[in-house]
Amino acid sequence: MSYNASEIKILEGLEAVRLRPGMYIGSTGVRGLHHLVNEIVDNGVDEHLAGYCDEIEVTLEKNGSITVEDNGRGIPVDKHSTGQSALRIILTTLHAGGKFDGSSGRISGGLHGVGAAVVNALSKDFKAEVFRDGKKYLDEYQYGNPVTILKNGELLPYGNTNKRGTKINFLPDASIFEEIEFKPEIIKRRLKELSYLNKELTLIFKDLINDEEVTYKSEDGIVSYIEDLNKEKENIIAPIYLYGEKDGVTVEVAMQYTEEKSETILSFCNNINTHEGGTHVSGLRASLTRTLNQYARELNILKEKDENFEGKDIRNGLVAIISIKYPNPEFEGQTKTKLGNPEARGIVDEITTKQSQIFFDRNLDTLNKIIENATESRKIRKAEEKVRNNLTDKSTKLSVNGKLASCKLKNPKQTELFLVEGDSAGGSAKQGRDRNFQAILPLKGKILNVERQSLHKILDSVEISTLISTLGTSIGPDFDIEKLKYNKIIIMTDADVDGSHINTLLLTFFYRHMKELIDAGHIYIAQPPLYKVKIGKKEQYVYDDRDMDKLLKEKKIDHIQRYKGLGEMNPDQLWETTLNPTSRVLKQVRIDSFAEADDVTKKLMGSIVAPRRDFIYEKALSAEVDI
Ligand code: 0RA
Repeated sequence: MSYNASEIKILEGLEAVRLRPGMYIGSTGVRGLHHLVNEIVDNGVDEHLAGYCDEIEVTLEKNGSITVEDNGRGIPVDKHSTGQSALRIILTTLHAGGKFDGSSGRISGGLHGVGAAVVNALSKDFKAEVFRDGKKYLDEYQYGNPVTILKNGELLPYGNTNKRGTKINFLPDASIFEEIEFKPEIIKRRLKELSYLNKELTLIFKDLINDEEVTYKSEDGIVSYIEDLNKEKENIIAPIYLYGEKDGVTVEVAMQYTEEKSETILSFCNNINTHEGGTHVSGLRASLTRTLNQYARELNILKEKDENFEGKDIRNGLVAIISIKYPNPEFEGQTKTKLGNPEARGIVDEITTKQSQIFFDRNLDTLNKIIENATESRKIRKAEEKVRNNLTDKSTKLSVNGKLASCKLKNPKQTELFLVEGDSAGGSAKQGRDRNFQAILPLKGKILNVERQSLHKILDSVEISTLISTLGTSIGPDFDIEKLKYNKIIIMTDADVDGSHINTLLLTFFYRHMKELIDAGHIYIAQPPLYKVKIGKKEQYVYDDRDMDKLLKEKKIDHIQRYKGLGEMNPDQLWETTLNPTSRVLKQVRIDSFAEADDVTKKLMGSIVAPRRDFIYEKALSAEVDI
């Protein structure tokens, strides 16, 4: 085979992806693996947003590969100006993104918007079928290299069809990914979310391994999303829906007030969860604060002498989703999930202000309930501010706390803080650690359940105050991540139901009150081994039940010790298995889906007790840490 110059360049491009997959898909772990599915699905969603596709079907095939079929226009197959089939170019060129208008052309898009070529590069087998203009086409690859031979650069049809669309099947390359087993739950979660965000779109998931089929189609879009999020909460008003368009931007907002003491705003731009918020979110906040203060004045609920409500008074108990479709989004921030375009702020502010006024003018009851809620929230805030002023004195005393075994190094980039369950494990950890850079803070039993508590109650808890003063960041409006004294904060608990509960309590605390620490990747969960096995003379630690099952099938095992708790390990063992950075297993806590995280914390911590135990148990058994 002879290559012309452009072909050589193409192959080099995909080779770069294979050499540094992390740069294109974030990681080669479970997340990166599922990112491949999202990439292909997002192409179909783009076709939907362009007005040409209303159904996307994702199939987990028996052989473990994934098929994604959409009924869009079909990827163009005709010869491009370079003399090659457009399909071939799209599947082998980085950042082609599929459209040839100079921009990346993608409206939706995953983490990096990298497109099908990246999925191709990272797949052992990759097939693209296109149904277009009455004909069907097939282009096949292995490890990113074309198998199908073009005639004069042209891809010839192999038959007729009355279908339209694109069908892509791929099997990830096992030599690139840590594992290549797709998790139906992760795929379904995203499809469900996409159905809420695109109400005209039907998304079907077919799981041929577990023999399951689910269809996601949401009549009410983000309003249903809100209802889903709040289904187990006490709601003060029915969901409000606002919609508007301006300058090619569409803005949708759904919001509801609940009895919760916190605010939750999920935000999306072009179907991407903007975890870190951005200009669209500040536009929404500004609009709500101004609009509701104005109404409160007009209705004479705020008297002349009264000061305005603060934004947080107005957002207390708010659960909102904002989803905008924006032509050329720019993403910034730690995880590139913060919308940066300054114009988005004004457009969102204008649309939400206008639409909410139309709504409130017709729904004075709802308006009154919201203002009443803000009034109440302001009262609580004022009371808390008083308490906090007292506490500032208290916490200076607390900062000298006897339980913390601090480390020698003071450079917060180098240090680690272990939050350890119980005094006995804490003792072992203190002895086993490297005291240069590892600090240990033992926590007594169950820490306070923060989900239903107001800030001043939380600050009354000795365990929590100790934790806050140890971290150095303060809390609430005074929170400052720059003051964080440790780089890694590692939660270390027993691998049992209680341990899992403490994990969740701590995660809830971080999620509700120090979310920036999670966003910036500072929170970790230690994974102590579950077993020590002896095979002949060799001892080996095993960290999860799956590995144990595998080992039992593959090897003759002479002895198994099951660790019931950290306390059973002596300091040396604890160092070797759980503390030593070169041999331990840590899981970074990340928030994949805020909806999910919110739901999880609610389920575990909220006032409804029934689903709680089940969930803890389930979590305790699975090693899934992404919340
Ligand atoms: C480039 C141009 C056009 C559509 C697409 C790409 C396209 C890509 C994918 C990927 C998966 N499904 C897709 N569907 C369409 C526009 C083609 C035209 O103008 O007809």
